[in-house]
Amino acid sequence: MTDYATIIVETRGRVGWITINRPEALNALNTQVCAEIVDAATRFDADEGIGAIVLTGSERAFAAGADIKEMEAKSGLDMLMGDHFGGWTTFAAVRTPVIAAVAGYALGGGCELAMMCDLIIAADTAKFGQPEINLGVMPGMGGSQRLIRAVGYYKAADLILTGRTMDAAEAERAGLVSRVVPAADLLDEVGKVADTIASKSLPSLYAAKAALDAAMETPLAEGLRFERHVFASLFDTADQKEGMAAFREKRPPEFTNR
Ligand code: CO8
Repeated sequence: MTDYATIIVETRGRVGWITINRPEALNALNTQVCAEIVDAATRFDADEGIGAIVLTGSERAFAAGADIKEMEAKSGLDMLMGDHFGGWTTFAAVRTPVIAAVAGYALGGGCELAMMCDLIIAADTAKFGQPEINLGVMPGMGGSQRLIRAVGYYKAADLILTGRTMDAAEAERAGLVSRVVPAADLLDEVGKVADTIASKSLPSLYAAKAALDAAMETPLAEGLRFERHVFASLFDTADQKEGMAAFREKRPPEFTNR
């Protein structure tokens, strides 16, 4: 699948860009958007020419949630059997670092999608929230789990139980976003961060992301053991020799991703 209808996909240098493009629904995540984002991210992930992926939306909305109109008539069995969640597991598991560039609404599934990314860089116009409680449901794409890990129990409970939104400044204070930038500069700033990440050695990026992911899921002792092993494994790469030689020789490293 490369003929996408709901996303725009482009490569800029070593960075793969995915722009959600459903303006008529504030980028609501229907089944097709999900399938297309997962497909594009998986293709970028398989490409050694790509060292970072950016996922973004429009100035008005990163994504205003899962598509309520698509979900409205479904039964519990439909939701279970439709495997609406399986694709996102694949997305969250891509090895390449993913940056969410968020302007406007990142609500419900939109907030949850941002939290599947490794960095969240927000425009000062960004609004985050889990408003599913207003619809008689609750977060279903990871919000009740990832939000707690990002902002702690009490802020997460406030957002999930009241359904209120928080602005970019509050989200940054709470630890949900990596950086806040002026809206007009969002894509330029994200592009610079993505270029910086993509200039690193790919094996070390994969290893570092895997270790960060492990920290979210494992007890400390297990995570530390995992870190020690992946750290050691990088000493079998040419890029480790190159990176350390370049430091000694006072020159920039030339990584070969080997
Ligand atoms: N789903 C479908 N359509 C939407 C959605 C959405 N989540 N959000 C906005 N739209 C549509 C509107 O219906 C409207 O379409 P139309 O013009 O045809 O009526 C268009 O986008 C523009 O929206 P508004 O006119 O409402 O724009 P406003 O600027 O007045 O308001 C808001 C913007 C505040 C963002 C408002 O649109 C809103 O509250 N949206 C819904 C936010 C929300 O509740 N999100 C959570 C959805 S549930 C969810 O995400 C569950 C995730 C887990 C499920 C996983 C299983 C797949």
